[in-house]
Amino acid sequence: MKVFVTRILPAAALDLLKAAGLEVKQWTEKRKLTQEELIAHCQDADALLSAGQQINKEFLLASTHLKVIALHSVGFDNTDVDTATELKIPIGNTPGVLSDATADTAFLLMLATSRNAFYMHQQIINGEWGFFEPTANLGIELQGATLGIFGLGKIGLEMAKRCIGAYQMKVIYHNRSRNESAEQELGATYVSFEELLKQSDVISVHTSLTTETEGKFNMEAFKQMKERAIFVNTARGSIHQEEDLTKALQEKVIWGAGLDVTHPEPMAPDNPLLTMPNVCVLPHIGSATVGTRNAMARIAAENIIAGLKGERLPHLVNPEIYG
Ligand code: 8YV
Repeated sequence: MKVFVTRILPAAALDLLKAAGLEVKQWTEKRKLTQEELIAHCQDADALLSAGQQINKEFLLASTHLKVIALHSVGFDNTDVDTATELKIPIGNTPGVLSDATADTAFLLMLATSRNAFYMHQQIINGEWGFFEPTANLGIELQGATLGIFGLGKIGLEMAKRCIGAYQMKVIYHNRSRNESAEQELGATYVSFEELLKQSDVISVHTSLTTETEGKFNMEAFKQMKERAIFVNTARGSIHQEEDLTKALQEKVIWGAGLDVTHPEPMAPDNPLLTMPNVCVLPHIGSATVGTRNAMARIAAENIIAGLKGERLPHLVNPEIYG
């Protein structure tokens, strides 16, 4: 049986597929496949291991023969799961293994933003490391600050642990439903969205992108936040409204923003956010460590192998296919 893989993956994952007797066809060009190319490459495949591709209705309707689609991500907002479910195609994802790496990225962005670190670095490159002034280049401290987690799941939990350990931060959170085990583990308090905005010194976004969370952080939300608040997003760029965020930062409605995700990605190099002192942007590297990417690829391979054996995927997004 054949597996089509949309990106170059760690050898360990490919070896796993080959050891299971599968023929692996890998896309090695350094560009995203077009929809037509993806459909064409999947025509003679039994399974698709997809990284960085949109799995939409048109693709699924043209690929109903696929026995499994394994995503190389925990997020599945780029996949039409409802259509896949109607077509009884199991969709796999990679939860758990990227929580530490992504929380590290959120922590890095929070700290870097609190000290305008990326901008300071750029000033040195520009030859602008000038005269020392005691009142210039000042950041804000995080000791004892209130961390507001929007979406307290596995990644949010790890971010909270880092913030408590490093700065004894007080943790509040807002979720669709309460996370009582995390409340016990962290001493975190559940608050309404409005209270999260009002009370937090740092807001860190760890929710998935849904119709409910899309554009949730808009000007109305930023205006309710503290003037010295830091906004961190390592989840999905569409959860904040970029124009509103830019304006809120320019007009000092909030202190700063640390973003690992933008909309669109890649961000245009002339985006005003990239030249603002109070903004730190990374190119969606949340899960990008050797260990995490190996683990993600391995889980995706395991999902493919199970799906092709007709077994339940170890990490299944759409259990509804089993009725
Ligand atoms: C990666 C991610 O950027 O897992 C996710 O949802 O956003 C990241 O781990 C990417 O999707 C890897 O293919």
